Amino acid sequence: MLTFPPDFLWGAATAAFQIEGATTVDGRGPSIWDTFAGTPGKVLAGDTGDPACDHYHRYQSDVDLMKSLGLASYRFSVAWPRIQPSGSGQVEERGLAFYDRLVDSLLEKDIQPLATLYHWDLPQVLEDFGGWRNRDTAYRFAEYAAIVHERLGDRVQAWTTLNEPWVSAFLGYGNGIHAPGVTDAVASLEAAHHLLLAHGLATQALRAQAPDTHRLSIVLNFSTIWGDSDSEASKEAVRKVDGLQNRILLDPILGKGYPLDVLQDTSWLGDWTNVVRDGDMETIATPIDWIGVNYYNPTRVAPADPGFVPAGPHAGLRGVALQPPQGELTGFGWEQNADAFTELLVRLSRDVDGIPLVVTENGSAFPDVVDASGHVHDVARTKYLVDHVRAVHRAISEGADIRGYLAWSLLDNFEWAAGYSQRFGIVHVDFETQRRTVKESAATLSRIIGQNGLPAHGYTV
Ligand code: GBH
Repeated sequence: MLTFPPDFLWGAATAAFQIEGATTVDGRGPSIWDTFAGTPGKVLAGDTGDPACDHYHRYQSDVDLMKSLGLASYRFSVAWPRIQPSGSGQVEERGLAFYDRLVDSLLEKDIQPLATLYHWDLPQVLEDFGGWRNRDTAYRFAEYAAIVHERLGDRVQAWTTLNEPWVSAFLGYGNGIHAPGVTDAVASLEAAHHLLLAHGLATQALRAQAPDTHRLSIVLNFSTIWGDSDSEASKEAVRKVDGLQNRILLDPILGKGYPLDVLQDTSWLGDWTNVVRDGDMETIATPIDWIGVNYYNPTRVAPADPGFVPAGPHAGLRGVALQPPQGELTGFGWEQNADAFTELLVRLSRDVDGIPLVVTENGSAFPDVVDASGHVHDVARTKYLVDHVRAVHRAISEGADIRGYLAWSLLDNFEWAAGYSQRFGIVHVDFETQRRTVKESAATLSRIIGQNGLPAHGYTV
């Protein structure tokens, strides 16, 4: 048996735009994802945020489902356009009331809520003024964060400012595969800075409202970067991608500023650092209490001709060729590699210098079938889950300070540019009938939670 620490936090995660549906209900304003999904060619099959899982209307039965699985925690995000339909000023009471009800029903079932303030659904009105390219958006975000925290902070003990600002910046404004679909490397770096600033300002605002609590965080997506050989050139390729993927946002949050090698590697694009003003780096480094780690897969790289610019999201990357994934892939084509997860957690735990980590997302997409007896035997997803939970255990035994594991995702949902084509849920959702079916992976997680651990070998938990 591999046993986890006694207070290890187990749960599952979702995000507002991916599950709520009801995009025009109760005064919600449009977000950049409504606009993007409504633009032909941006999201697979023309899928949109409606109906998603209709969670906005079905939250109570979804909370009952979480309880039946034995989840101790649930990570959700608050939709900014439900709270401030135009991104600033007017506050929509019906939006706040929804999250109020959700939090109360979680607490009633003894499920700890972890609230994320931003999971990519920027109010469209703010995008019309430049979105994350505009410094002003950071100040608007801090105001919005304070409004939500003021309302829910008496009951929600764990807060995340931003989910994966790397994705917002580099997929939203860099390679443009996410909303708002801008393709401009300099803009993506400027957006990254404004997102970090937003995080720092919001952290200060929340801390001012609740000075004695220890509950503020940011969630970052990380990847383990592996080179194709032990050559110096290959190590250099790893360093570059690690900089532009992992360290570019983590280092400023830890108070180390932007990594010098990243500044050098991106300088040929132009001077994006002119958006950095006096005091910004101190604001960004406002202390936080924990860091959320989202991990899915490793990234393989190899050296290339010095002037070669690979297609992809990493702003400024040159002289590196991104390599195809190896071994068994998920239905999404991502490499499944649990060793990469252990390596990442051990390394991060060292880098963050005493700040506890929580795995806030980890999961895999595969096609599923509900069989004639109403079961979903998602063998591949279950294996991924078991392997990666074991990877967390291994990291802890190697000294990493990891406080929890939340599966992505509770429900099959709107998988961004892939629409409803990729199923990450541990619970199956029929998007026609909204019927939920517990998959084998959910039953497995449920047993892991029940035993606070799992056997060291095999896939029968
Ligand atoms: C998470 O992001 C999200 O937080 C969540 O909403 C989402 O549903 C879940 O993962 C599954 O996708 O280099 O352009 O080929 C995932 C982080 C980082 C994964 C970038 C895909 C490759 C994009 N993503 N990565 S690209």
